[in-house]
Amino acid sequence: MDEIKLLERLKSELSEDRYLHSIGAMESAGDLAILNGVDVRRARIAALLHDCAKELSIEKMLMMAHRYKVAIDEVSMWETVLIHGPLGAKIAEHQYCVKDQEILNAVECHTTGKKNMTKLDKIIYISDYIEPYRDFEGVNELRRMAMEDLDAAVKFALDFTISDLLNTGRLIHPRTLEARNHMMILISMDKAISPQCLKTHSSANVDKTGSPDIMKP
Ligand code: DGI
Ligand code: FE
Ligand code: FE
Repeated sequence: MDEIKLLERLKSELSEDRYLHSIGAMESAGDLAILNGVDVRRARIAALLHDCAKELSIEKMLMMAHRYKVAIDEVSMWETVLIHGPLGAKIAEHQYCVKDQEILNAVECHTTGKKNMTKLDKIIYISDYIEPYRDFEGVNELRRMAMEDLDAAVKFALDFTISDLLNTGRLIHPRTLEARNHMMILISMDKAISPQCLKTHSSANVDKTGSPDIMKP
């Protein structure tokens, strides 16, 4: 399906607000793709479709998750909003005829993030946060950060999400934590900050991958 057909179909499926949010995410993702050397078409399509499952009723979401064999883990069972990412990837594949696995992966992890996100995954994750229709305290600062340093912005947004989840007493999905820890390690490695075990056991045989718990015997 080309972009115009996707737009028409989405418009008929989503509420006006969700449709505008998706268009906004598409524009932000296009900008970030240019800045980060990522295929612009891919980024725009992934952003456009990222919330295609967001407005389904819980009943319909569970029915479709069953149909498309989307596993629902313990946290998602309690926090059903988390299903719309993985289910959205299946709907994008089967109903919007998207075959590009990188696009589907980015839709799948757009809510929690995950360990080892690709540049496209990060672009979709952060576009969802900073698209022009989003309005929350600090959004302009995050927009500026995203345009300058994608990794720093993703890590900041993950921290923000986790604080919000803690403040509002919600469950934190393991993938959210894994994504945040991974981004923090990645940024520390970029800044040549060594893991603690390298500092305290400088002569020990330590795996240099940067994982904090990988001391070898
Ligand atoms: O679909 P959107 O509203 O555009 O945005 P989203 O897909 O990023 O997030 C939807 C909600 O999911 C948002 O309120 C934050 C929440 N969320 C993200 N990570 C977690 C989470 N909720 C829980 N309970 N646990 C998480 O780890
Ligand atoms: Fe979403
Ligand atoms: Fe969204």
